[in-house]
Amino acid sequence: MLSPIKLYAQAFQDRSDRVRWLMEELKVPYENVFLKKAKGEMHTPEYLKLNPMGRTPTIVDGDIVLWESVAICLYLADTYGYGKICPTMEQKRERIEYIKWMTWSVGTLECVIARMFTHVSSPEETAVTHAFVKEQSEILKLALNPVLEKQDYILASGFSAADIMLGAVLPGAEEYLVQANPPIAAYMQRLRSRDAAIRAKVFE
Ligand SMILES: N[C@@H](CCC(=O)N[C@@H](CS)C(=O)NCC(=O)O)C(=O)O
Repeated sequence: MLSPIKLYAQAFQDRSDRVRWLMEELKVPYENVFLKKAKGEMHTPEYLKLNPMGRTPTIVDGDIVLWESVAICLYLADTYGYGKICPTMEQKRERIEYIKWMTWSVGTLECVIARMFTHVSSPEETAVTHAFVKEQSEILKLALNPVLEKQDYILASGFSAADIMLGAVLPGAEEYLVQANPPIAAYMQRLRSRDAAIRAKVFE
């Protein structure tokens, strides 16, 4: 019998959310291992062997140890849902779009949204951060809106792991990118209501 995949995280709602959601969609056996930062559990010699930066998420799947949430999702989708939750190499155009949105969700979208969660020490700094995210949201929506105006999911072929990545990241700019944009708001509504997302507690 396969042993469950171990998912190291700090909470349901950290960047382990997308990994857990994907594993729920794929129905692969997994086990949550929650580390307590305040107790030094992110920096034990055992955990640093798995993730030298002492960060989460990390997975252990048999002899595979992997960190970086988008890399984990690419690996899990190809290994346990190839052609189902991600396009195959033969579906060349869809595969290229899939890779683009997977990497865009963290490399471009999350880079902006992460600012909202960066420690700021004054109301002035908070105002600057919000102005930046608002301005950037206008640019980000130029990529998302035309696609989501014509289809339910980011790939024409249907729901994929790329929707999980986007769906986990977008709520970080709820006010500027989601609520203010009907196609994105409707898209998020579709994603929020998925059973696997509910089981993974992504939006709690
Ligand atoms: N780009 C990485 C980010 C990893 C990361 O920074 N994770 C946060 C939690 S969401 C973390 O472990 N921060 C260090 C800490 O909390 O001490 C990924 O997507 O996996």
